[in-house]
Amino acid sequence: MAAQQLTDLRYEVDGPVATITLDRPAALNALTVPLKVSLLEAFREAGRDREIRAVVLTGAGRAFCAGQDLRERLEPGAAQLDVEIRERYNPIVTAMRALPKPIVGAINGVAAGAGASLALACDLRIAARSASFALAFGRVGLIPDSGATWLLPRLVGAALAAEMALAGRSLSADEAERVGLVGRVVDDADLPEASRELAARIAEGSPVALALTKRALQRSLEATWAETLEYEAEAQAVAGRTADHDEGVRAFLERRTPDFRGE
Ligand code: T3D
Repeated sequence: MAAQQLTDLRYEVDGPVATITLDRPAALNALTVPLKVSLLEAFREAGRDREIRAVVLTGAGRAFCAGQDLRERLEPGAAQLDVEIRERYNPIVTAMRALPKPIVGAINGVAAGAGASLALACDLRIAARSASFALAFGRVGLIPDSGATWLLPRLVGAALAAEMALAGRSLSADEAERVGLVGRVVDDADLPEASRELAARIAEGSPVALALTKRALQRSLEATWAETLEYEAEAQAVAGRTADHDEGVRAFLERRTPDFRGE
């Protein structure tokens, strides 16, 4: 991907893993329009590139992302909030959920406001010990957006989500691990390596099975038991027809590591 297309964002590829780094550390990676445009483009690029099988989303410096750039909101010509949400934020979180490749959120510091929403929209999260999660919208007289009111109760439960949304409760990394919002907490210095390793391990899976699994997990949050069983059967039929399934079975019987090619 051409670097000049991206503003305040790094897109780096290492084998089957793309790392997207929000890169405005002086403003705690607060989201401006150019950064939001770049972020959407980066997820689209990860979707287009057949070699990419997993994505890491992280922030440069001491924060993951402090949400909407509040200075930009005061600029003349700033879009109406509903327009900004419909045309910039919602397409980003929708692209993240629709991306047929798992996204690991490497939460390296504070994730606030829409930055917390980005963290929630990842498929799984690993956090640095200094990380924290705060909806923060209430402090500026707004409501949680970018999918946070849908994702947070499903991830941490209705009661804690309400406390975070209504009472401004923030979660430390350790608390986030205890309530299951993050899978693991590591020392700050270990986060880049730990998140790369996690993404690389995911990327060893069959791409078709990964995409179908991501979809099935998402659907299960809205579906009935019967609908879920039916979707699992349909998706399994698709996965079962892939050459990767055949390869996986043969590799097991031949006691070797499978070589999944996404076919
Ligand atoms: O389009 C729309 O508006 C709709 C969408 C809204 C979604 C939202 O995200 S609303 C919520 C917006 N975010 C916030 O309210 C969080 C604001 N930031 C903070 O509360 C604090 O910065 C933190 C708790 C995240 C961290 O505090 P601290 O003490 O570690 O750092 P700091 O000193 O406050 O910030 C460091 C710098 O980053 C500072 O710049 P300076 O003074 O050194 O030049 C600060 O202004 C800047 N910064 C931090 N957050 C933002 C920001 N600049 C612009 N926008 C920010 N959100």
